Amino acid sequence: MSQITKTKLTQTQLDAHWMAYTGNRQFKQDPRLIASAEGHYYTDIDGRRIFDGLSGLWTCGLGHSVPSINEAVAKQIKTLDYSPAFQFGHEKSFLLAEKITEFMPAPLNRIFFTGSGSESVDTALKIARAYWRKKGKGTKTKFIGRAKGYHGAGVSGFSVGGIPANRTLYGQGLESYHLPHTQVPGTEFSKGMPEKGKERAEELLNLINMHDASNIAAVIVEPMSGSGGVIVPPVGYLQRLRQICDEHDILLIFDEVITGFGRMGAKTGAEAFGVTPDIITLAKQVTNGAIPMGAVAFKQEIYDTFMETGGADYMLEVPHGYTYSAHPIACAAGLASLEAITQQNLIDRVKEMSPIWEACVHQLKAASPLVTDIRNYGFASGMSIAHIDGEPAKRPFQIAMRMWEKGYYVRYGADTIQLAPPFTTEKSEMDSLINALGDTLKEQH
Ligand code: PXG
Ligand code: PLP
Repeated sequence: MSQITKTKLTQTQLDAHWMAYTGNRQFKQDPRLIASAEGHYYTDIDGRRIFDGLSGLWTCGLGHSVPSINEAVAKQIKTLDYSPAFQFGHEKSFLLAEKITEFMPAPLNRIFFTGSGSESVDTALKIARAYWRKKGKGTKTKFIGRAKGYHGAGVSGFSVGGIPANRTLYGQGLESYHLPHTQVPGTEFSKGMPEKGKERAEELLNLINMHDASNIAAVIVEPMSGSGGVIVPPVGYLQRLRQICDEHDILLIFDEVITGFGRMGAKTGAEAFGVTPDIITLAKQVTNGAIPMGAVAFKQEIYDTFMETGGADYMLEVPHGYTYSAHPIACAAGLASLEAITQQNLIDRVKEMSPIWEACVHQLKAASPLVTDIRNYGFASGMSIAHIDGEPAKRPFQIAMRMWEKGYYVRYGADTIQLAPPFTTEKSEMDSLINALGDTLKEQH
């Protein structure tokens, strides 16, 4: 393992921070401390340059320290650092809401702001229930998620989420049931959308049969599962979910916290896969990760339902929101981030470069028999790694640590390694990342 030489942090200081989604005991024996970031690279506290193979946490498609975002944030904090989120406003939130609608499928033109993806999921699920109550269908309260889905760390997110480790400790959540995931045997090493697996959408009919549509508020899925291992929807699968939801009066929510704003080589996963949901949850890329922010896009009919049933016009149409909803600094960062994506034509770039990325990642099949599957779409890829008996998560951890030593940051989770390079990544950087990963896989034999 690498030896950190330059940290002045004491053990007491290291122990004081209970780190998020981190093996705290291991980290604090061998801390991986990042000092700065620019473009596609981090610099750690030992001065080593590390390629950002996950764009932060799927956040920084524009790379790091983007001058226009930095300037917008600096200017905003000097002008209006905070403005009350409730009953008063500032201009930038309206500009950003309009800008976000340019990225959304046309019917989804009403934007609610949150502070994170988890809050976006909470917002979407609460509004879904409230919407049905407003429609006189107050029994529609249950939710359908999907195995391997990730919908954030809130109580609602873990309930609809389908990664067992994120659920098992926490007891009762919201009443939620799960579709099977779509990793069907025989689809290994598919390039882009797998041809098989659409039939897994039919399971929704079984769940409706079991619970009755009159009790189900919404289905929530990531159009492409990110944290669960980059699981790309089979051809026709999302279309079938849409069809069944329409036939049974169930809202369809796409959680696009990872897929929103360009990662798929399209404005959204909805656009990439050709299916329009009723609600889209967003976060991460909206500010390029520079300032926490999330958002939820609703189709206009949902918004109108609340406006029409809101009572006297000084009353709240929906008692929901966050202290940091539409935070002015986040709005400034969001405007600069989305402006940069538009101006630099980065969505087209990701789309055009995706075949190069695809060819690159699929070379890893030949690198090692430990690679049992490779999946890709846009600038995202996940690969499954053969288990060490009884310790399915160990080998990906070892691979990610070795990659860090070699100067590459990659994500590991469950039995997978995940990659999501910045939108501006050059082919030479892709090659160097994949070569390093191939060598690291060979070392594991
Ligand atoms: N939905 C989806 C689809 C996500 O990917 C969230 C909701 C929650 O967002 P917040 O901002 O509350 O974290 C996410 C977040 C990883 C990783 O390593 C992915 C996420 C978060 C942390 C780590 O893949 N996704
Ligand atoms: N807890 C308390 C005691 C609060 O006063 C508030 C907000 O006012 C919250 C939680 C929620 O915080 P946030 O609006 O940042 O989600």
